[in-house]
Amino acid sequence: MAKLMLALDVLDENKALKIIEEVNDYIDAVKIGYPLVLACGLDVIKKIKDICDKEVIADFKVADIPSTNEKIAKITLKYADGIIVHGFVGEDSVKAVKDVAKNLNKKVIMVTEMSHPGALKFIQPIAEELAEMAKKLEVDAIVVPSTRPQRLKRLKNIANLPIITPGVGAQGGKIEDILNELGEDDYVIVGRAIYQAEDPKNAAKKFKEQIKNI
Ligand code: 3DU
Repeated sequence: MAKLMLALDVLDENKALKIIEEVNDYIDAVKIGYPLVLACGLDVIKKIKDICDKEVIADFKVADIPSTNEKIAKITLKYADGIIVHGFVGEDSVKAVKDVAKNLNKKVIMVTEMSHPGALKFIQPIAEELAEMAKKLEVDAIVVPSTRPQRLKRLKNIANLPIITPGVGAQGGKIEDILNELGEDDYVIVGRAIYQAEDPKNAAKKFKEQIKNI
C-alpha cells in the first residue's frame, strides 16, 4: 500500500497541531514547507513529532549553490527526516545536500516535474533529464505530478526510484488515475483537501481508504 503524506501548509501553530491530532490515525508522513516554518519556526517540527511520531519532510525546494545548500540542509535536517531539493540547479548542488543527509541518515527527495500549469514551460522540457540525474545521484525519491498521470509514470520509470506525488485534491488530480502506478514505497501528498475540509479527520480517512484499494 502506498502512503499518505499530509502537506501541512497552514500558518498557525495551534491549528497545525490540532490537525495533526485529528488526522494522526490516517496519515503516514507530514510535509511542512515555508508557510508553516516561516510562520512558526523550525521548532514546530519537534512539536509535530511529539504528537504523531511520524516522518516529517521539509519541502524547502532548496535551489542554491552547493555551499549554501549544504548549510540549509545541515540546519533543516537537525529537525526534519528529509528535505526536498530542486534538481535544475545541477548535480553539485544536489550532491551537497545528499552528503549532509547521508551523514545524518536522512532523506533527500528531488523535484523532477512540478504539478502546476506553469511547470509546462520550463520544468517539463527537462524533467526526463532530471529523473535520470536523480537516478544517477541515488537520491531517496523524486517528486512527480499526480495532475499528469502519464508524466508521473514516465518519470517514475526513468528514475526507478520511489515517488512522492502532489496534486491530488485541490489541484484537480485524482487518486484513482494514479493508483496503478503506486507501490508501497510511494507517497501521495494531499494538503488543502484535508486541512481545509470541514472534517479533516474524515477527509484523511477517505484518502487513506482510496489508497488502500490498490
Ligand atoms: O495542493 P495541495 O494543497 O494538496 O498541496 C500540495 C503540496 O505539495 C503543497 O505543499 C505544495 O507546495 C507541494 N508541491 C506541489 O503542489 C507541487 C509540486 O510539484 C511540488 C510540491
